[in-house]
Amino acid sequence: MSSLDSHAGSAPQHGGGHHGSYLTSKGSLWADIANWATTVDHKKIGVMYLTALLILFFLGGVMALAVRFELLEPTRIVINQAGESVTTGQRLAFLASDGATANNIYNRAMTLHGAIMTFMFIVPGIPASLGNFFLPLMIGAKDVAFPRLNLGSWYVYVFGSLFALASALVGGIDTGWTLYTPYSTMTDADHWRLVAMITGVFIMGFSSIMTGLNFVVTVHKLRAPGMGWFDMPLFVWAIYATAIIQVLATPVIGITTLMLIFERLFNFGLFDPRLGGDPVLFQHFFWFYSHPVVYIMILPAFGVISETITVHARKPIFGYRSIAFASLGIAAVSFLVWGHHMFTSQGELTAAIFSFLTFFVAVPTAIKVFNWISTLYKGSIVFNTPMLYTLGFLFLFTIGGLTGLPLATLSTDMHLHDSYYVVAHFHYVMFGGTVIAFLAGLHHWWPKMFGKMYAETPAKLGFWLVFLGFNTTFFIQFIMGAHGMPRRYASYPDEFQWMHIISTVGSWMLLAGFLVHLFTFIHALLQGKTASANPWGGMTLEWHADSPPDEHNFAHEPIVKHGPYAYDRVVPPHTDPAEYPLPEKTDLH
Ligand code: HEM
Ligand SMILES: [Cu+2]
Repeated sequence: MSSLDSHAGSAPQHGGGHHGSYLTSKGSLWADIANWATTVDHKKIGVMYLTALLILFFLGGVMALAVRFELLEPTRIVINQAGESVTTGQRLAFLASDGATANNIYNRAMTLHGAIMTFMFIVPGIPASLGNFFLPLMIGAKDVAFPRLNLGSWYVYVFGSLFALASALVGGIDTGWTLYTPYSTMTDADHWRLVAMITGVFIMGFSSIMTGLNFVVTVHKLRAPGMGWFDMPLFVWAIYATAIIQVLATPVIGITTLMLIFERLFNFGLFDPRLGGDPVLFQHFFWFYSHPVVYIMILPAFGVISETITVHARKPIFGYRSIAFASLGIAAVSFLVWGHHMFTSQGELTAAIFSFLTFFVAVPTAIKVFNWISTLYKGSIVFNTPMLYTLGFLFLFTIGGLTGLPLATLSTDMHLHDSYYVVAHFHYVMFGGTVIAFLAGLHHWWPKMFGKMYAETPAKLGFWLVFLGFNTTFFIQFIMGAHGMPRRYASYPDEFQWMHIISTVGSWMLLAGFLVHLFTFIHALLQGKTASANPWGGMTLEWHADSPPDEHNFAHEPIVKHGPYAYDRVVPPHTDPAEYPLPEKTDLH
């Protein structure tokens, strides 16, 4: 049985060439630029988001390399032979001017790294790029529910990012990406740099809400005939759960940033005890948004993994419904645990309650991990790049999740809080989890997006460099942190130096890995082999579209006849049945 009821009757050419691929040029370069700049096609907007995200990821990465470079050596003040005291080991000193010290420069690079990576890269990340491109395709829709709003969200995002980057261009801020008061309200960095950064965050929030709203309505309203809620691919479930958090949590950061701007410019006193305010109030506001946001960052990654793991292991997903419900469960619990970022600044009872609640987050998360591992069991695993990244994700995210437990435990967090252990933890979840899953998804869907295959061998080399580089950079940070290395310091006691050197060398391996991927992707665009409609034998609807998809996605509205992971019952579309023997005894539904 074919999985789609193609009205035309014959399978393979699903509407090929009705309007031509969405990538078809409009004639001249200017016509193309005008066409892309005003497009309401979710696929083009997805590609535009991807491009902007990669540029920002590169800028954030440069800042990370600068931070690691400074930490190669501790700052030492030594007395030289002439009896003068000399400061050594400040590798970013050459950037210091206008009264800024090398330590200021370090703090600004660290802040800019954090702000770019969270607000500008990982929060919009997967939903805005892969989500935009694939959500409509996967539910068999022509586009998202509000295509113009979608284009608007891209412009708002770019505009907000420019504000934040403008702040960096004129010197940057050194508060840390968390913008904690009283530091952010009292630091003597000039007002406008701070206000520019905070305004940027405020503006980007709207982009996030616009995307979230659009996706919620799209999932409710635009599913193809026959696609019930439990026929939706798990990537769609994940993006849906994420969209709900985006809509509900983002207004909180909007109001928080506004309050901060007013506090800074007009001394409102909301966070200033001398005027009756409370600095911890800021932390409550900040984390009421920023904890749910860590699930905006990770849920889409979970969605990607559910797709890549089934396709490249050719197995129905284990526990479909529990994964779908776990996404919603995580979204719900994420609103109850913000206080675990503030154990050291709140009362004992409050802290104990937040500690208790935090453990509930681990339950749906663990359910997912068990389901993915069960999906691999007895699967026909293909060790290509998407699968290597998928396995890498399982390994790294598990370390990231489990190391969250000692942080959730009140007693142990007293020691670990604000140490390098926390830095290692969130990099294992955000980089080891989200970025690694992003790379899994990017390789998995690359042929569909651009109609070209990437070269497998250099991509695998890239994977190993990234995977080993990542662990070299970040694993040692757990140990450093547990031994007392605090986060956000440019200098440190000598005994930590050997660990910092290992970590910095790891950052260079990461750089090498990303460069290999960059060249592999550019090579694929220019000289890659033409991709077929379904190079991996996937079952979800995007594999029914052409590679790259037709401008209007599908020639005929698809009618869904089976679930997204029926690998045991149905020959995947565009796959030769002779090459795809189904199990002997199956109960055909
Ligand atoms: C099993 C699940 C998890 C648990 C129990 C957990 C627990 C915690 C706790 C208690 C802290 C605060 C530590 C401190 O500052 O002393 C923390 C920090 C953090 N976590 Fe997690 N976490 C989990 C998963 C995640 C995920 C999935 C993400 C993101 C994708 C994430 C991102 C972060 C970030 C960004 C911070 C540090 C924020 C900062 O202070 O700059 N965590 N985690
Ligand atoms: Cu949290």
